[in-house]
Amino acid sequence: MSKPIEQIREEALAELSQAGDADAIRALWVKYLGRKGEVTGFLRNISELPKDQRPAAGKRANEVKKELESTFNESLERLAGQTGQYSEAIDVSLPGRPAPLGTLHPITRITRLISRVFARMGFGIAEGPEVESDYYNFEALNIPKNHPARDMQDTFYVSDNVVLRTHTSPIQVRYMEAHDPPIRIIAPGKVYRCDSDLTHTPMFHQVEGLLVDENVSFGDLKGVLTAFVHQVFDIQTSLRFRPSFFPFTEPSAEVDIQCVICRGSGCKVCSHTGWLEVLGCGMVHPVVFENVGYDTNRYSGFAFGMGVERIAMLKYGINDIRMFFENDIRFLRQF
Ligand code: 2U9
Repeated sequence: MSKPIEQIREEALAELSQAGDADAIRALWVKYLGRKGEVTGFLRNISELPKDQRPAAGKRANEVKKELESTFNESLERLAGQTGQYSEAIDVSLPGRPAPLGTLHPITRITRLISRVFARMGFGIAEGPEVESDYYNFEALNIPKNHPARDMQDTFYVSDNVVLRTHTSPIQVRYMEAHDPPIRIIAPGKVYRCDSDLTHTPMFHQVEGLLVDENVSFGDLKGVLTAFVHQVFDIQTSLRFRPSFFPFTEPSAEVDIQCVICRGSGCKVCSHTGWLEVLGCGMVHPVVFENVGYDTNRYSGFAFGMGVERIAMLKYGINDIRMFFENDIRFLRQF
């Protein structure tokens, strides 16, 4: 049989009183309480004692084991507290640590700016589902079955007749079904197209707009969009309307603004044309009005659409659309 348990205890406590640092205390832990330690060895050899002494010896050895564990632990904690590594104490007089503040994502900021500008001209906001039926995304908008926009390469199909919306126009079809003219709404939201490069991402944000009333003319459209451009960019910015084609508007146009970088003299950003395309627009096609049951003899209207990322890139001078989606806080903090 090894040393008596009381002797082991006394030696352990004596050695502990001499231990000057955490390493020394950890070494004592191994020496006395480790797998091959003296207390552990004593407990293992209890069967060698006479039968009648075993229960008392076992009980006492377990008491010593617990006592040494807690004494070693207390010494370790005291030492750590002194060296500042660890302390249970909390200094309640210290000022709290402020949580880092986030910022609004640039796409949120620009969407809100666009919405604010149209709100001042009396436009309300409408929203709708991102997973749409073929009818609302294409058919109702005069986009026929064989139109290239429906191509599997551009559209994410969920099933034969269900798609991820490729534009926010279906919101406006749904709105017209539910409301009679006059209407004046913008439709902001995420849209999805199977496309990815420097200027395209599979998901991006659009704001579209729709105004329907009696006697609405292309002149009204020009006035609203000119006011929009002057408020989002600046009042000096010239714009031009270029004839274009969309199935849901007739006549249709694309709107260019004077290059925000070179102010029209020609640079790399505007491919030396002096102009930058910012949005598309037109008078709502009569077939679209017929699809929602509006009287085409009484009502006319205009619609427009823009990519929020594109407006943000022009306004903030960003040349890679993927920056918006990388969540690099060094980028996001700049806005
Ligand atoms: C209804 C009727 C007509 C919305 C319009 C455009 C022109 C347009 C593009 C701009 C850049 C999409 O994000 S983009 O790729 N949009 O050029 N959008 S007219 O016309 C509508 C909408 C709803 C009921």
